[in-house]
Amino acid sequence: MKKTILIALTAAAVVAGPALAGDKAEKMAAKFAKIDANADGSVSEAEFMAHKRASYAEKGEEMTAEKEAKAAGWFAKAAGEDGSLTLAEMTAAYKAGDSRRES
Ligand SMILES: [Ca+2]
Repeated sequence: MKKTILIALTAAAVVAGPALAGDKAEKMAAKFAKIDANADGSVSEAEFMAHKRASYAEKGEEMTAEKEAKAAGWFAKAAGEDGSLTLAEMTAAYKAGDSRRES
């Protein structure tokens, strides 16, 4: 009897695992699409900064020079040398930042 429960729990975990990951990927894709204002599949620095400014404005906060520099730094690091951010790059950058998330 115990074994049956264990098997059922294991099966539930196996099913729930990828489903949760998929949900996260979906949310990231939705967020990316929102930032990608001209919907060309990549986020430029201008698009990213506009998004940041808008999200601070939404919270009633001002985007200070410090916040702007921080956002620009994050973008430069995440986007890499080509200066445009893809969904894969954004996902990777968020994953990397999960353990040391700031603001
Ligand atoms: Ca774009």
